[in-house]
Amino acid sequence: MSSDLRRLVVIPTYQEAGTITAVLDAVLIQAPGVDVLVVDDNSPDGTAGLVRAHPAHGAAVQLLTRRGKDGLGAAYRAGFAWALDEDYHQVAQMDADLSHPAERLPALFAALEDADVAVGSRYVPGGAVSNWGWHRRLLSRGGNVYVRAVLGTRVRDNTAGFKAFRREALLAIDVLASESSGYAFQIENTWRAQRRGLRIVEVPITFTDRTTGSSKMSGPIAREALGRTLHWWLAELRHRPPSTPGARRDRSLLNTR
Ligand SMILES: Nc1nc2c(ncn2[C@@H]2O[C@H](COP(=O)(O)OP(=O)(O)OP(=O)(O)O)[C@@H](O)[C@H]2O)c(=O)[nH]1
Ligand SMILES: [Mg+2]
Repeated sequence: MSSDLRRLVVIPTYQEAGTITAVLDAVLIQAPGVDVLVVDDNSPDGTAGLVRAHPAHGAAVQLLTRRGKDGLGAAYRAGFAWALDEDYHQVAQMDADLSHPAERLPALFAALEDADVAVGSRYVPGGAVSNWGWHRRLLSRGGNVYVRAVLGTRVRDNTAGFKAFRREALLAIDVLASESSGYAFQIENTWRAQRRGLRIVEVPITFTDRTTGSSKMSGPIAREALGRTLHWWLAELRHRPPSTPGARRDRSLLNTR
């Protein structure tokens, strides 16, 4: 992947000692020239130590450590703030559990040539989910039906955690002022991008369920996603101009695909 653009992948970690080294290796091999920032919330399993021990640490791989577990959203805000501070042109986000295919990073970054936000999507033609049980599939599909119905988003994978943003997109959506702690963070940024009329493109990926470590998905995190989605819809209703045809016209101007 040759380019003058400076590209960064932000990877939040909590208790990912079983996979972090393999993820770093995969990113560096599959997306040469890209830098990586791991944001670790002081994982007791020594994840940060493994990052420091990686041969690329201090060069292509950087580590940001935080005091303790403070949620996915806060970790990403810290990572994106660092990326903006360091003047990266394009910033991707990715999980540390080998669920996201590093080999699709070049496609995600390439999609930013014609888009502001690229979403690694399970739910467009060519996208897939591997190894998930029926209950996780149902939760994810149901969550997307809910978000699309409530917020009227045209993006198919609203809960995707594998995405890339132009620097200008991160600034336009004011990502550092996002509110969500958990999963809702993914929905929030895609929603903010659509509301600001940014160009969003979905790039098909295959998502593979984690085989080691443990999921941080929980009842409160799912409830936050449901509740905040409703809250954003209500806020949108309150701020929408009174005439419905006008509102329709505004929506049609959004340049998403
Ligand atoms: N720094 C930090 N990272 C977190 C936190 N919660 C989750 N993560 C990381 O965010 C990524 C996504 O979390 P997962 O537990 O894989 O969530 P998930 O993908 O919904 O759950 P599974 O599908 O079961 O893997 C992983 O890299 C986690 O280590 C947190 O509080 N702080
Ligand atoms: Mg995961």
